[in-house]
Amino acid sequence: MSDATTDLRIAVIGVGIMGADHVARLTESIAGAHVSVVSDADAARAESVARTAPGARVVADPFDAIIAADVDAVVLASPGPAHEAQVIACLDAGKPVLCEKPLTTDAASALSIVRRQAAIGQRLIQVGFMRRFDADYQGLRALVVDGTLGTPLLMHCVHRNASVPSHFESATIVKDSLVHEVDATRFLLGEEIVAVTVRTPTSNPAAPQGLRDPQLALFETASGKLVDAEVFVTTGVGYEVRTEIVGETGSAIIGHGRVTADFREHFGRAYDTEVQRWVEAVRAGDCVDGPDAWDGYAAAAVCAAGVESLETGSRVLVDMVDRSSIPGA
Ligand code: ISE
Repeated sequence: MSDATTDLRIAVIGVGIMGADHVARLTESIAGAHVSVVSDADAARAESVARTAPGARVVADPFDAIIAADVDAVVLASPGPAHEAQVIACLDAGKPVLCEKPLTTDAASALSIVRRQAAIGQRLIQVGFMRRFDADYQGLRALVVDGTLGTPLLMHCVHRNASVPSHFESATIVKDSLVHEVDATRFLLGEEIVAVTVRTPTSNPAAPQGLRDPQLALFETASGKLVDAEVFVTTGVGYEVRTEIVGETGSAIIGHGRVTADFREHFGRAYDTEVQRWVEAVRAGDCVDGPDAWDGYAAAAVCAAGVESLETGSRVLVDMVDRSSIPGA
C-alpha cells in the first residue's frame, strides 16, 4: 500500500502493544503513508518492530525522531507520562501528531498544550479516542442525533479488561481506562461532564495488592443526564465494552455479549478508520479529523475530578475553563 515518493512518512514513537499495532496497520493496510522511523525506550523492541516495516529506521531519542527530515507526521504511543513533552516537541516542529489517549496525565498540562497550539494558530494535535470511529458508536450517536430515542436521560457503560500491565495503579484505571467512557459520554451525549463520583466495592481478590478494582463512576452532565460506568480491569475473562443509552422514547445498547481477547480485536476496524482518516487529513493539510486537543483536555479535567473522588469518596465538580476564553482552541 505504500508509494515511497508520495507517502506521508511517519514516526511511530513507543512501540509497545498499541504502537506496534499501529506500525502493522500503517505497513499493511493504510493507504498513503508508511513508517519511516521507529523509536522506543527499549532498543531491542524498536529494532524488532522496525524490521516489520520495510524502509523504517530506528531513532533512539524520541525528540530526534520528531524533528527528523524524513518524518512528516508522528504517531505517539509512548506511555502517558511521556506525552506532554513529546506533543510539545511536535508543536514546536510544526508536525501533525496523532497522540494516543491520554493527551497528558493531568489537566493543567493538557490545558497548557491547548493554549500553546492556539497561540501557534495551527491545529496539529489529534487525540486517539478510537471509539468515535467505531461503527456501533457512530450508529448510537445517530440514534441520539436523529431523535429516535428521544432526549437521552441515562447512559450505562461497562468496560472490562482481562488484565492490565503491572504499572497500573488505582488512579491509572481512571486516567487510562475510564477516560474512554468520559470521551464516549461527551461524544454520544454532546455535552460536558460537570461532576464525577467514583466509588469502589471490596476489591477483586485476583487484583494485584492495593489495586482498587473494580470501580464505579457516576458522571453528571451539564443538562442533568446521569451516566454510570463500571470499569473492571482484572476480570481474567476478556475485553468487554458495552454502552446503553436510555432516552425518553426508547433505549439502545451496543457491544452486548461481545467478549474479545483485548481492545485490538474489539476496536480493530475503528483504529483502521481513525488512522486512515487522519492520514488523509494530514495529506490534505487539515491535520485533524476527529477528537482534538480540546477533547484531550476536557477528558483530562474530568479524570482529575475522578481521581480526586476516588481518593476522597466524595462527589467532585469538574474544574474546566470555558473554551471560548481561549481564541483558536
Ligand atoms: C488501554 O490503554 C486502552 O486504551 C483500552 O482500550 C482500555 O480498555 C484499557 O483499560 C487501557 O489500559
